[in-house]
Amino acid sequence: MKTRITELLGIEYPVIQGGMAWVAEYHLAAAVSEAGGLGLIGAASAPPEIVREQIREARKLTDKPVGVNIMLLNPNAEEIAAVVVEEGVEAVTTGAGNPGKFMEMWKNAGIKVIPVVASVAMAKLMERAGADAVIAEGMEAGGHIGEATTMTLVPQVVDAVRIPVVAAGGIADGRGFAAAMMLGAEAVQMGTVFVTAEESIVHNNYKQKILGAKDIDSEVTGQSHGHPIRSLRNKMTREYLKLEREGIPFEELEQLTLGSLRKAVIDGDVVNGSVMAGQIAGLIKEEKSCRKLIRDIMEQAEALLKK
Ligand code: TUI
Repeated sequence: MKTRITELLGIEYPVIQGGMAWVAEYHLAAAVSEAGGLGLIGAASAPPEIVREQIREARKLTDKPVGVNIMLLNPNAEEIAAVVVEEGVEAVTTGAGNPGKFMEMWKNAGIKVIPVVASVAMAKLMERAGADAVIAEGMEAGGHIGEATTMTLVPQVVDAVRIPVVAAGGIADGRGFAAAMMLGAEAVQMGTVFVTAEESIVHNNYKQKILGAKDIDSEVTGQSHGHPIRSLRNKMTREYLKLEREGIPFEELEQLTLGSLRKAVIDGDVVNGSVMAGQIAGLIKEEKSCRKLIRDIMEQAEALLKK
């Protein structure tokens, strides 16, 4: 399937992997790229030199395009922005903020820049700043989210900009992919389903928590402080929400959650840790290789789109 996104990135399938903190390391990124999508290393809160190492490791496993996701709340974002130029990655996606100040440097280096946006205003701003495409991410997604749903955000962003739009949030199979195309998207970004991939290094407890999730098993914490995060319900989310209702200051809640994603992803503590995942977790029932995952989605989507 050819779209402006497959052309832009030089990839076979219009599928981009989410830049998930701790999860999106080089094994997963290389596997997605090898399978014909765009694999990404999630820089999250990693130190710049670790990101450089991750890019180099991914290069050893694939000669296909590889990207880096830069989470803009990261205090190291500036240094990582320079590392991606030095290492010559093909694409950068950004999350949780405005990457405007890095745009010129990345464009001059020939990097394709695809910011995640959660509103039409942000999409327009990114287009004016020179973005090659935008990822319109709905609040069905896992992790840090905006307010609009994928169904409402994607077509409004598509109508507001000329650059290609990638749909994200709530997509994990060929039906979701086909629906995104119907809304005018030219690719999808998926996160939660890639967490469960065979090549994903997350602790097995994290994978099983997603594979066992039902439709209504996620919760949004941090809404009252303007930092909404979607995760699967557990002791951590229950306690957080209780304290949030009691009006505990943000700084104290931050202390409570600091390192909680690592706790779940690496240590496998899915009781006290933060199990970030999207609402589509309930649809995902089996672990597959990235190759099979992408092939199955494309096969199902192509059959639906031909009808
Ligand atoms: O970035 C994400 N998802 C994430 S980042 C993350 S790591 C983290 N851990 C703890 C606390 C906070 C973050 C986990 N999940 N998705 C992309 C995304 N970007 N969703 C929404 C946005 C967004 C929101 C506002 C993008 C731009 C924006 O602009 C606001 C502005 O004007 O700066």
